[in-house]
Amino acid sequence: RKPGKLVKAALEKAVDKVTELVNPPIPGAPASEPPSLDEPTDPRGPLPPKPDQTGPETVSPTGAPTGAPQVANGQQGDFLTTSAGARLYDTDHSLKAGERGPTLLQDHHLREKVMHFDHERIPERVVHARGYGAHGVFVGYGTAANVCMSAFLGDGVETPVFVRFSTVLGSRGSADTVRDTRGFATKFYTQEGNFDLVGNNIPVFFIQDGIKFPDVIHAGKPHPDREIPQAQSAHDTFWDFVSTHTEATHHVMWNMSDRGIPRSYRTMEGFGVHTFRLVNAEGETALAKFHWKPKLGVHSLVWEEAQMISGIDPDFHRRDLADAIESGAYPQWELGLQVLPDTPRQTFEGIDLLDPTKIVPEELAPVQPVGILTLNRNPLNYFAETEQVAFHLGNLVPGIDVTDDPLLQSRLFSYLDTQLTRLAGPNFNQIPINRPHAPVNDMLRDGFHQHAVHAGVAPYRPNSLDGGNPFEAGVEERPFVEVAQPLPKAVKIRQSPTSFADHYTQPRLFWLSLSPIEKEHVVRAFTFELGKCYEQTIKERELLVLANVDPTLCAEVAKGLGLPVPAPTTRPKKVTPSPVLSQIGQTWPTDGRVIGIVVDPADLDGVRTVREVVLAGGMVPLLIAPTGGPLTADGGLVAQRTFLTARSVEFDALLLAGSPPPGADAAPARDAKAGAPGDTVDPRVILMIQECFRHAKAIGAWGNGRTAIEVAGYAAEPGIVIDDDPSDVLKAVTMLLEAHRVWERFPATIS
Ligand code: HDE
Repeated sequence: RKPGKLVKAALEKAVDKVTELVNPPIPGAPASEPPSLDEPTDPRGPLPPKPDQTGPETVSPTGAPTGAPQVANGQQGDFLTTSAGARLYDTDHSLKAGERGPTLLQDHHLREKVMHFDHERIPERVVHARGYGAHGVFVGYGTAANVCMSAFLGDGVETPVFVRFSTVLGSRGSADTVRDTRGFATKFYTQEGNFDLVGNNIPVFFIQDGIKFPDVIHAGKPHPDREIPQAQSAHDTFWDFVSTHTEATHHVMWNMSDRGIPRSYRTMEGFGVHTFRLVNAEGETALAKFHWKPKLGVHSLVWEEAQMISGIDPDFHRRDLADAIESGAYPQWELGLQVLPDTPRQTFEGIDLLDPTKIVPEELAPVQPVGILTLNRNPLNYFAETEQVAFHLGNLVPGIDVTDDPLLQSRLFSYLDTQLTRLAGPNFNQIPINRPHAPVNDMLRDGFHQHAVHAGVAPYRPNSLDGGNPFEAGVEERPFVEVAQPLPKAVKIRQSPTSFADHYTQPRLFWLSLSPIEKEHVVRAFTFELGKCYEQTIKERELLVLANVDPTLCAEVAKGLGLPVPAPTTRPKKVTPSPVLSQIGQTWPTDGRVIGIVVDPADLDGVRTVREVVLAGGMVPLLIAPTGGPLTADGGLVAQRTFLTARSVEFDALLLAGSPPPGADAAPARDAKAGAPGDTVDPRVILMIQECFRHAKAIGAWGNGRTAIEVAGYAAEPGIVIDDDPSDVLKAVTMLLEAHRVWERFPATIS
């Protein structure tokens, strides 16, 4: 029954009374009106005018404008509302029975706000949890047409892409620069549907059959009892696994090389790892391996630097990528194909193409460029895009098909399955970042988080009620058609082919292809990682693996571990080194490289000149001074780092500015920062120099800047540039940077 008029009036009076008791009117305060929906007022009084935050119109993942304004720099709309759209007048106080009273269950806004917050996290990826993404565009060269019919590889065809880079082992909050494999996953939103190339920065994998994936990951992840170590392979379970699974040796060699600690995502190669099958317009097939070649070259950190960065800037790689894109230094990779004949045996020059622990040396099958990828837009929202993106190598387009590589085949199951837990249901392809740009007309219905409002009554085929729609595509409509691959006469069996049994030849090929300094890094990495293991038998077992790869490698690691050198159990096969596997010996563009400049207030002209030339060269200057703030009265030069916040690992090269040395013309009095003769050089500057020196970075100084280098004792060493002209110093340092590091400083002791 509805309350009668009198009862209602009495109730309203009682409520007013209680309200008055709870919120007594403030003497002298103007009587307040309840906020009206017609003329909204903020109960806190007038707020300062809002800056114009409206950015360009949002674009749907299909590229079409959604009509909703995109907020470039803040939140949308004028009024805070509930998720159901009701305007809110207060979000800072819960609804209570009096100021000091209990909170009321009735408070929908409180419950909704906390409930939503409680569920903000979703399960992190079981592997590759830590990642960073960017949008970009891929432009085909048209050079693949004779082997692949995919439309996105056509000449000049532009395809939007989203790329996510990742580490494998660490949790979402772990450091970027740990020694690990990196994921390099690309979603091409092609006109023919999404094509996902879900690769790594290492061209081979630990295992040959996907059934072993849970094992290798359990071994690499932290120990289950204490959950340590985080994001590391330097522990017993990892080495226990890989020393008992010698098929992992090739991947481990790459991990222990400089490839395991990239300088930047921008300086990493990418590989599709597996062999794929390509189909051209005539229906002819070829086998192929995908490669991403970075325009900036392949560069790495040194191990001590990587470890320091893990503490000093755990976000080093994501910051580097985001900064580069924001500043317009868009990173680029060329997509290339190694095209191999599709023979019944599916081998090439004796290499089993279905074995994901093997590469095909580029000298035997050159990588042919087929298009270029440019990353040019940072995500607007990490969670919405980078976290929710779901890759799947079953997302194929006409022209590209899978092979029977047993690792690849298991992945076809895993990447769909894992999203059911991670993205909580089967409709993850409706999440904006995953939506294809090609029209979607599936007959998948309902399920958790269904966003589509499907019309029609007949989501089945054939039907006569919805006009028979949708229809199956005929050949001329370019459907995706699996290659009708003939199968060999076979029996069901749990066994690998004997061609998978050679686990040492290619690790040896990799080792012998490296330069002496790179070999030394590999030795040190093995010695470090095994040195972190507690179990003697594990170290000994791995030494036996190394003995089968190469006697020098094994002897050097054994020496470092203080253990005897075991005799090999296999006879090494003859290999021809593949020089392209080495990262050293060429020069590369220096775009986006960071130049630390220790400022001398007595020589701001020199600093200004050098800074401008660094910027003009597409590099990033970082001005370092004893304290923060403007360096010039007009604010034109500002200290970006202080001696407290700067650390050498942030820059690729270091410059020390200095006023002209005593005796030079018009030498002004000097307020030394980097140290003038007779001054005490700040120990933090010396530390910067020492670290840059140890990490084989180029160091330059002009004028009195040389004093700090002299105090550090490096003036006569390779890769140290001292000159009176700041521009000449920068020119020489840039040339050194083109080769990435000054390796001559530390001649290798092994050949
Ligand atoms: Fe993955 N892998 N993987 N993987 N993988 C995942 O999928 C898996 C393998 C790779 O940025 C998961 O959506 C199995 C090889 C990348 O979102 C999961 C096997 C290569 C990423 C999964 C492999 C990769 C993943 C976790 C052995 C290089 C990150 C979350 C059969 C060619 C993608 C997810 C991203 C992610 C399973 C082996 C690359 C669990 C079972 C080989 C780059 O589905």
